[in-house]
Amino acid sequence: MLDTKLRYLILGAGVTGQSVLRYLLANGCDCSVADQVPALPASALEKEPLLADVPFIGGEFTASHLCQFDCLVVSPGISVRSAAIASAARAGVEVIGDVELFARETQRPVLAVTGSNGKSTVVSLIDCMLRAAGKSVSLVGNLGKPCLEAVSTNDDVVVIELSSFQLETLSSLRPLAATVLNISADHLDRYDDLADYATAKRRIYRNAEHSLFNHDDSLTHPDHDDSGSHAFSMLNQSADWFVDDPEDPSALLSATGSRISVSGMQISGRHNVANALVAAAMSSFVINDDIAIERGLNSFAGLPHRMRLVGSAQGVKWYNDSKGTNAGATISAIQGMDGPVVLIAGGRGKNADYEELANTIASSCRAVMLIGEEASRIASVVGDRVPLHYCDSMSQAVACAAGIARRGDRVLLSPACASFDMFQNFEARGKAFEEEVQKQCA
Ligand code: UMA
Ligand code: ADP
Repeated sequence: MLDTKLRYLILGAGVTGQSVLRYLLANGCDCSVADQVPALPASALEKEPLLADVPFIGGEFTASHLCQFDCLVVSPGISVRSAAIASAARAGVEVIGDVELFARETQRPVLAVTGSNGKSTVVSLIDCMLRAAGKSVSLVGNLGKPCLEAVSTNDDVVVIELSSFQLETLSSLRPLAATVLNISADHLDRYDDLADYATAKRRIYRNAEHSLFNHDDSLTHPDHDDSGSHAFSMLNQSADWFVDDPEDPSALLSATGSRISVSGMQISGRHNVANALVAAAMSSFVINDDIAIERGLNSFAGLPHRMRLVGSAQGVKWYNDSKGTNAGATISAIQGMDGPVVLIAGGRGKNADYEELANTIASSCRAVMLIGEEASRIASVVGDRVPLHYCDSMSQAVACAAGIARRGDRVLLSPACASFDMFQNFEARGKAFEEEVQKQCA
């Protein structure tokens, strides 16, 4: 339950901070807001006028400021390892996130999903499957809608997408089922190394009634294997959930006899069969209805900016995978293409290792258009195995790709990097790409 006697400081005035503010004020709590910006932008005040009703601390966080409060509610984009927050925590100030507040409040069944890639697709698939069985669902978390927005609804199930950042400040969630889909290098600008990042991800299994892990990826395995652990696998048919033919899957199967065809799926690629497998397994913890699961699976048309066919002309197909923001995602996107690839990649790096991506590029790409701050780092790993072209803008990258692509090629925007050096977010980057593609295909 919420302790309404504490003095709360909300760190970050983005969508998370705004949802925390609404929740705390609605419960009569004393709260203030802090953000690195010197003053709140008009756009934030317009979106949440309540921001004007509470004290605001702008600029860099200092321990002396933070220690004046009992509890810090930290937004996921802010590292709890920063000196000021770490020092406040050592001084006894409680440090939590918005999902922790939600966890302390909710009594409803929660399905929780994390992983390096496929989270948004999996939670959306679970949503479709449960709805097909007549359940009402709150779909919240890293996908976009903060968790606390689910507090005031009466939906049957809460499906939460959790990032590693959100898991760091969470300890009270008791999910009906939790899964780590896969782990590949991401966010190494916030973690010491891959093991440190993976440990943050596996926090999702704490207190879960059922832990669903990826048999094929040891970093996802729970630290303690027990009767609540279940495995899914695209390779091993002795797992709890598996596929009929690992080479060319046509159905999702379970050890308890479920059979769900994937022939009617609208999303393509082997990685999406893996996503469907997890979604079916997670949904089965709530519903016992393979027909609804298959219907829900077939109804899902995919999310924008993920492997979307956005243009076709002169035998060349153009795909927007702007959400491919780490090397693992871009590798699976390239592998999912049914022809030679002209790749557009680059952006803001996250201290990633591009060795495996470079090997995939060398074996499957005709050329790479490099954009953004990370262009030369990617180029140095790919070397002279594939022609590389430096481009200053999305329009230049698209025009250059159009000049290189031949009939039967696929031009793929899958940057393996964050977008913030050139765009506001991955959606804006994908939109810029689609606009340029329309001009080429007109
Ligand atoms: N800020 C600081 N100091 C910092 C960093 C940020 O003061 O060091 C301030 C900014 O000035 C801004 C506010 O914090 O005013 C933004 O907070 P935030 O970065 O936590 O972003 P929110 O708007 O609250 O959105 C967050 C998630 N963002 C991040 O994790 C970076 C959103 O995930 C999520 O959809 C939303 O909560 C609802 O849960 C986005 C994301 O990029 C999509 N996630 C990462 C990913 O998917 O790889 C983890
Ligand atoms: P997330 O929410 O984890 O970022 P999304 O579902 O938005 O994941 O997909 C982002 C990108 O990750 C996709 O566009 C695709 O390139 C890649 N991807 C999706 N699912 C998987 C998977 N299971 N394994 C590897 N890569 C994947």
